[in-house]
Amino acid sequence: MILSRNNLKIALQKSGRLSEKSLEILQQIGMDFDRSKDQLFARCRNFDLDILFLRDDDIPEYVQDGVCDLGIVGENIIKERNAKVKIIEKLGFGRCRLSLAVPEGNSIQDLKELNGKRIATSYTASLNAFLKEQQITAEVIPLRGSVEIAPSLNLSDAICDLVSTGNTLKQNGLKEIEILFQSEAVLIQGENPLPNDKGKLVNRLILRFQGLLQAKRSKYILMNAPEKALPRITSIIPALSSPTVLPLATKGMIAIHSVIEEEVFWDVIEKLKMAGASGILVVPIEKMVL
Ligand code: PRT
Ligand code: ZN
Repeated sequence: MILSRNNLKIALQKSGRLSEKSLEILQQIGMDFDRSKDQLFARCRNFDLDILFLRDDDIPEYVQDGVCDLGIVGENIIKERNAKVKIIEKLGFGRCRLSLAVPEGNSIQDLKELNGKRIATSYTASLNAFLKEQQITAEVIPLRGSVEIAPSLNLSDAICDLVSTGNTLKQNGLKEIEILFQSEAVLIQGENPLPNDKGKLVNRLILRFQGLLQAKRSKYILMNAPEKALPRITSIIPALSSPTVLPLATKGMIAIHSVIEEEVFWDVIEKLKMAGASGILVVPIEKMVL
């Protein structure tokens, strides 16, 4: 099998922290493909799409240069590579932050105290940009991996690395003193215009991503309430559109159906109960197209 010139191409991480979730998302938007280990690309059976499996560091450039039309990669890599790509959607996984950390017992508390110190990192571009912005002069020690052990080997006084749970820092006796930026996996697209047919195909695929993500962010809510509570309840639900209202067999009672955002979920439920709602049911939504 060879890559098709007419098919869309999406770049995913070959093997690593983002791989499984990236594949899962493609399956959730209906892409049907087989993936065997060590395969460099896979072809979808039901969409004109080829999936390329790459090292995450290469994904922004592949998309920027138009070798791939779309990609899924951490924002941290896009920033580090200074890639010219459009971020279409944040995907809600692979969350982490790029942070500065120093040994626990170290007196360094404040950023300014990093002046004249050595900082080990594999994020040299991001760190240099940050130091410049903060007007700090420090020596940046580039390391490929295992950055967290640099201070104990006396290679550096501080480190700048990705953190998610913070366990690695703790295990190595380091404390976080500053966050440079937060990051998560994102769907990216090149900035150059595509030929018409490819552009249409990309938009179809993006619409599917958006339908899935919108559904993940939302819940379908059903409840019963006295009819007279309706105005108060509708003012509480930040609904997609006006809620569905159905009469119940019990006189004066109604059922109300609506969609709420996951983020405000608990807050809204408490308010609804206070407004007289009962039998509140909340169900997940599989896909949602606005
Ligand atoms: O082979 P390839 O180059 O494709 O993969 P890779 O080894 O460079 O990357 P990989 O798979 O480790 O990470 C891929 C992406 O996952 C990163 O670019 C980030 O966008 C995202 N991500 C999310 C993380 C982390 N969380 C993370 N915790 N990437 C790395 N880490 C490392 C960090 O460098 C540190 O060593 O995990 C350690 C800290 O983790 P905690 O949980 O102990 O804080
Ligand atoms: Zn990498």
